[in-house]
Amino acid sequence: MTEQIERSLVIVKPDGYRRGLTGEVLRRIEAKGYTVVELAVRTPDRERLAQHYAEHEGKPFYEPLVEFMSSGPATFAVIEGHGCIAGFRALAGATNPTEAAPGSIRGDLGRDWGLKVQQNIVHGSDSAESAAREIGIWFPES
Ligand code: DAT
Ligand code: MG
Repeated sequence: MTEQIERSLVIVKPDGYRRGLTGEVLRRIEAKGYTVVELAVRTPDRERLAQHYAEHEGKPFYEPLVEFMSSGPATFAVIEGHGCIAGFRALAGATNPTEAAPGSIRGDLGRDWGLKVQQNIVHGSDSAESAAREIGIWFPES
């Protein structure tokens, strides 16, 4: 059991937004029992994406990733609940949608499109440190 109430940054990426999957992703988050405490639709700018994805700078998929993520509107949410960081990662499924288990967001709704970067519908913070950093980037006022 996690004692501390956690927060995680979730993004419905531009592919998910374009496909009208924002509601489906938020439905799964709420059905699981987590609370949505911040919500915004915006087209991510390259500057903040560079901060957000700093760990991937220099990798072959980095440029395609920033290009894809800035290609249109995305839905940004901060969710809250005990264990929600690992919990949402489990709801999202594996990074590669071909390998993501059926039942997960990426497993049920995503597929490989043969592109330089995987378009896998959602982002979720991977640790408490990442969550604090990412929430600071996208919701600095929170
Ligand atoms: P995750 O989003 O599951 O935390 P990540 O942080 O390692 O995965 O990578 C960020 C995004 O970059 C990921 O959602 C999809 C894309 N990506 C990661 N590894 C990739 C790869 N080897 N080839 C293509 N795209 C990749
Ligand atoms: Mg990641």
